[in-house]
Amino acid sequence: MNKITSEQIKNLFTLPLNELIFKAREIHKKNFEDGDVQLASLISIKTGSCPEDCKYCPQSAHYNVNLKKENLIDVSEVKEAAKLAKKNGANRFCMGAAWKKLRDGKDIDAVIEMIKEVKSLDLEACVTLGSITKDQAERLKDAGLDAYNHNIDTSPDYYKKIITTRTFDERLETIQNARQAGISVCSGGIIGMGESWNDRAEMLRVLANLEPQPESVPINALVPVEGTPLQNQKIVEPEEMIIMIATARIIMPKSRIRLSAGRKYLSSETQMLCLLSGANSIFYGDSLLTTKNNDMQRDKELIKQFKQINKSNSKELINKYLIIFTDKIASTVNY
Ligand code: SAM
Ligand code: DTB
Ligand code: SF4
Repeated sequence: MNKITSEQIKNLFTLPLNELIFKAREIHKKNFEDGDVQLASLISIKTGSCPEDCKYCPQSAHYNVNLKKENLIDVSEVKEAAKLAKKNGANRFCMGAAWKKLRDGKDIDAVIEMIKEVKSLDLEACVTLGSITKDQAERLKDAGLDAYNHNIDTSPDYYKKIITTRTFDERLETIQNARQAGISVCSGGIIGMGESWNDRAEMLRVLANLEPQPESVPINALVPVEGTPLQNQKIVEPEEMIIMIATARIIMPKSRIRLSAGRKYLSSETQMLCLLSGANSIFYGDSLLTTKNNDMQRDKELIKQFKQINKSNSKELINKYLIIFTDKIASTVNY
């Protein structure tokens, strides 16, 4: 496959918003069943005291955040949470641990039990545990793991400004280890950390040029948490999220693009435009890992409405949502 260049991505970023959205919709419709939205629920299986210094993260031990820290929780707790997620309509269950890397011995053994419980409920199982080796990836795969979440977070350049306790290349290595074990890859990033549009283009370029492309791509908007170095970052503008989602959809046509953290700052109109632009997964449930998520009932209503509009494919309706944004686009993208 031809490599995707930063220039191509920047050309998409600067398209008039309506053109970008309709282009993304066209590609989306060719590659996915109409209106299918994956609901992924999250649980934190080990919370806080992480040795890494990711500037955005409330779970890093380097910052003073008001957070209830917790050791690895019991398998029975995971089972109950997964059952509830399933009952609420989730199709995927993702378990996150505030670890730099997965340790052999009791930690991996417990995670394997958790994966088996989730799989027995007929849910897709995903974990995000920090770095893993090839051997560990194989053991997780044997337990039935479907996906490994390991975000590249931002551009290779900007990465050094956000995290100093590991390198961007180490991140790619774990992604490769999961991939080689036959686990599907979930990798994306965060916007709103002070990065430029150039960094955003670089992040998408790296993701789109992974071979094969990641099956899932979470696009997170920073949740600025008090006590972290990024606590005073301003909330991302709605159109920034739409541009990222639509562009990701165009350059990664077969990946599930997930409208991820930060959704609580987006109006239902903005979320609707993200779905209409090709986002086909959301984090669903009361909470993300340590912060609050959107109301589940409202999410169900949003998706129901989205399915109707999507099916009708009414340009008029889509334009109605769009009209509030089109005037702003010229001032959004600056390099
Ligand atoms: N420790 C593991 C790791 O870093 O891969 C797994 C858990 S970590 C919390 C998973 C991802 O959550 C991070 O890679 C980051 O993209 C996202 N994340 C963490 N804090 C966030 C925040 N405040 N806003 C948005 N996304 C965040
Ligand atoms: C991802 O890309 N976003 C999720 C998931 N993968 C693990 C985590 C979002 C965390 C937001 C901040 C928090 O709740 O701690
Ligand atoms: Fe630790 Fe993951 Fe948070 Fe970084 S993002 S501090 S590795 S939990």
